[in-house]
Amino acid sequence: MKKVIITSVFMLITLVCFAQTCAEKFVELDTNQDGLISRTEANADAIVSNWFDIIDTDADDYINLAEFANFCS
Ligand SMILES: [Ca+2]
Ligand SMILES: [Ca+2]
Repeated sequence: MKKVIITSVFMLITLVCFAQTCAEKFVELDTNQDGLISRTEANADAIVSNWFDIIDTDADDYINLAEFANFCS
């Protein structure tokens, strides 16, 4: 039982850290701080750039925070 709790806590911490990294990455890529990542801004990150069309689920040519969060999770 104790082991299960420890594992759960560890997983939660990992999740929180990952979410933080995701938000930080978004802010880092959004260089003009309009709350969206354009294709030009995405070019700064090889992974985001390669996956742009997949991440941009509504195909408006911008990645918003919700789309980015979905990609991270
Ligand atoms: Ca931007
Ligand atoms: Ca979009």
